[in-house]
Amino acid sequence: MIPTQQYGEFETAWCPGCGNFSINKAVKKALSMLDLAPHRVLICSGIGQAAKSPHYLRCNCFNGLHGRSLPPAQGAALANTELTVFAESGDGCSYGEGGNHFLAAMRRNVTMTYLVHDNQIYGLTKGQASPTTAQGQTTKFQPGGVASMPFNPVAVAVTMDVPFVARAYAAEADHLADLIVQAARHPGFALVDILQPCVSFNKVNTYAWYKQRCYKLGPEYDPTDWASAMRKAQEFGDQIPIGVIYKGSRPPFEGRIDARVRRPLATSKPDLGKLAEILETYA
Ligand SMILES: Cc1ncc(C[n+]2csc(CCOP(=O)(O)OP(=O)(O)O)c2C)c(N)n1
Ligand code: SF4
Repeated sequence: MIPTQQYGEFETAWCPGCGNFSINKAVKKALSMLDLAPHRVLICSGIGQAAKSPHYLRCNCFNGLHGRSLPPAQGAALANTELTVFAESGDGCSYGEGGNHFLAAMRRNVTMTYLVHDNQIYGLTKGQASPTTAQGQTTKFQPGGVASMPFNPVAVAVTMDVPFVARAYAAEADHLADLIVQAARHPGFALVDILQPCVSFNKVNTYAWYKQRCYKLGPEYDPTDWASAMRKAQEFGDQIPIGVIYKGSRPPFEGRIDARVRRPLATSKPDLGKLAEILETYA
């Protein structure tokens, strides 16, 4: 097993007490459990406090635009089978600005893991409502309360038959690490929506609020049953289930790409003579 110290120790720009710290710890633990050396891991992110996560981890990192963590992650996963690929960003970045990329990635189903720090608020930009903020919740920017109903990423992922769908809670770092390991090992697109307290700007969804509500799904729950998964995905109120909500078997996208089936594109040797010939046809 790779020791967690291999992934480095870094100073962060996060507020003391932020849920991002335990997510970072869980990611390191999961990489170690997966026995992945830092050079075999790629984490793509967008913009926000959560999106800084791969800066605080020694591995390959691609930090793109707000809402754009998924396109480079899927491209890299297709091009290089030798990498284990993650995208990691906040709920605003993932379900707001990046919402359409999320939909496309669920349809496409490339093998990779999407870790969303879901603090139900825009943290970096100081507390505006995000797509997952509860209806009626007041913020500095929505003093009359949020008018729209919240987006339910887990239910949408189950609807789309995403092969691995989990909900986790940041303060349960060992449980989260175990879910990340399962997600990374499952063929196809995997979503882990991680409930994460933002101690500075979300005064509703606090550690105490989550602790009172989150409960772990037990062995009696069957995540392969789509209808039960839909019911569990809808449960978000006085009780919030955490664990593997859904496990499906939709075949991954890469199995339908001939070049990818033969070998990693990253290691293939282009035939420059053939390329010159092709370019000639456009001259
Ligand atoms: C195209 C674009 N729109 C808006 C912004 C401003 N912006 C930066 S971070 C952010 C929200 C971050 O919230 P979230 O993704 O939930 O992450 P958190 O900071 O809470 O971890 C916004 C709106 C931007 N950088 N680019
Ligand atoms: S603003 Fe919120 S999400 Fe950002 S670092 Fe501070 S506590 Fe964490």
